[in-house]
Amino acid sequence: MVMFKVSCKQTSPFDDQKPGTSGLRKKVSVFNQPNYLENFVQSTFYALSADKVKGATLVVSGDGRYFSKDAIQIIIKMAAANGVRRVWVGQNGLLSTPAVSAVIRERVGADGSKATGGFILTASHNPGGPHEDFGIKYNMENGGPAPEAITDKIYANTKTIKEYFIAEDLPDVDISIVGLSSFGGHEGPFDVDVFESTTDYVKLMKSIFDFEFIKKLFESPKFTFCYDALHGVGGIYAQRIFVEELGAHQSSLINCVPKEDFGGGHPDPNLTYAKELVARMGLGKDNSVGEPPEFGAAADGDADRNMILGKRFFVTPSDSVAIIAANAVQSIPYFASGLKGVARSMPTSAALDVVAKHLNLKFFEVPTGWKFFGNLMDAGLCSICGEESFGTGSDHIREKDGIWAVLAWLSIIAFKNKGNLNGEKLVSVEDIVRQHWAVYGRHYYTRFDYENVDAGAAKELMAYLVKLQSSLPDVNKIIEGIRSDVSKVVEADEFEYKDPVDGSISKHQGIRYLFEDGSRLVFRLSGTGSVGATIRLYIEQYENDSSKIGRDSQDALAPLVEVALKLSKMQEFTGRSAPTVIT
Ligand code: G16
Repeated sequence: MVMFKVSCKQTSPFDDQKPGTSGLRKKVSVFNQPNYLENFVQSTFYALSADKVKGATLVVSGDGRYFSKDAIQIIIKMAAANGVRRVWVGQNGLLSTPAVSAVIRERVGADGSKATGGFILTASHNPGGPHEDFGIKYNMENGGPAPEAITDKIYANTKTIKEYFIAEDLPDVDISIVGLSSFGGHEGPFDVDVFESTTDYVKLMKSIFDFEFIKKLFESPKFTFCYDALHGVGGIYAQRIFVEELGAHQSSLINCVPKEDFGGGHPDPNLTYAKELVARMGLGKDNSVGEPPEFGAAADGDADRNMILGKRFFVTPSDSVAIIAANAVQSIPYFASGLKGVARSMPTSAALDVVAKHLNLKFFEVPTGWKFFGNLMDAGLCSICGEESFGTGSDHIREKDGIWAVLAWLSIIAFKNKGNLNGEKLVSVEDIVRQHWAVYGRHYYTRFDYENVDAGAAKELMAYLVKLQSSLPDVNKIIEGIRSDVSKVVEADEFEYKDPVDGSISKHQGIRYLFEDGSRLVFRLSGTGSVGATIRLYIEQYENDSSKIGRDSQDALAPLVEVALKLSKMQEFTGRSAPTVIT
């Protein structure tokens, strides 16, 4: 057996290692600095209780982006030196974020071992490559992202760190081959177990959905499908589930080979970046693409996000989670006995609130960040949750889950077409959404992103909006001067959340302007960017008059958009006349 020695390396702190909305995300050149990754990993080990490190089993994998392979070898050597008993690595270092969560929660090693947490190596929807982003975050024993109590400790440790431990002489492990490598260290044996990346996740999906039922949909000549993994890790799960298990045609998968640089693209499943899928679905400018498929979906780099499209039709993520919640009990076996409750992030539209009210379900509004759903789920208070940022999921794991969302929609489409698979016309995605609006009303919704804005200017804009909130009469006077056809602001605040389970309080979670007619304007700074600041502006308007639910979304929202931009002095503060991305 190969033996290894532990070295204690001297280091000094970096001042920019504060985890954001979901872990630490920086340019590869930043992570490549000597000791940068090592400091963060050691700071994480120090933030965990000893039993979660010494003798523990940790998962280490990610979306396969550039720098992952180097990072995995470094983390393995540091885990060995810190007394970890074994590290589980998905083949080629690949595991989607939801699959890591599933592996932590469900996988049992050949010797009966269970993981107590893991490092996920991803910058999610941010681009990858030598000049782009890398990221790392730690997930806990429940399979969910570390809560703020832990990320705060990690950050505090990064500011005082003086040394880290590493087994420098441990040979690199070949992570392209499934199998066990065993080593001997001063504290006993250390194993690296490389396993097939899709098996555990596929098993979990089969326990949630009725694959045989969904298969019938794929057998219908009327049903056509397209899935775009944007060259992220989702491709390997799409191949296994949609093609091999459910019988989708191979040609229905696009960009499903994971690439370190995502093919040079931006692996963010929205109408701007998922260009190829958007064109295929008949939503692009080019009308010569032929008949679009009935159903299309895309994932981000680490396959936790999803975008749902029908033929020439976009489903907003806020509507998507509401529709899944409204149909889950009838369509998805996992929910057959009912939903425990539902939850959404604050900026997500209130479409889910209306469903919760109709179905008499517990409902929660949490800050942006999937970690906030975890406590609710662990306490048995929430079954389905979602975010406007293309995240949807359930309590089967503690991360949002892109493939799960597609399977949920496939289940709903199959259910709505029960007995109709050979009929004249399928009940389409658009039909399902319009039927939903007819029952629950429609939340017109859009989000404007101003990416890479000067950080100082972004802070000033936010400070201005907070100050403005101190006098609602003044706010309403300004609004009246901009548009007289927009209703009045009746409440304005900075969103603050008290976790109903552990009582922890999260402040400054976005600035809200709430209107008399249920409309909302929300301003937030993104916590996932790696350069400058990203301002997000969320605009929402509720309509339950059935004669007005079919309008073009841009037209319906135009007055509120005008108010939002002028009220916030967006152009004055940022120098931008238009957002970078509109979703
Ligand atoms: C992460 C979080 C999400 C959040 C999103 C956007 O997603 O897990 O909860 O909604 O970031 O956050 P922000 O608006 O701060 O940029 P992901 O897919 O990037 O891991």
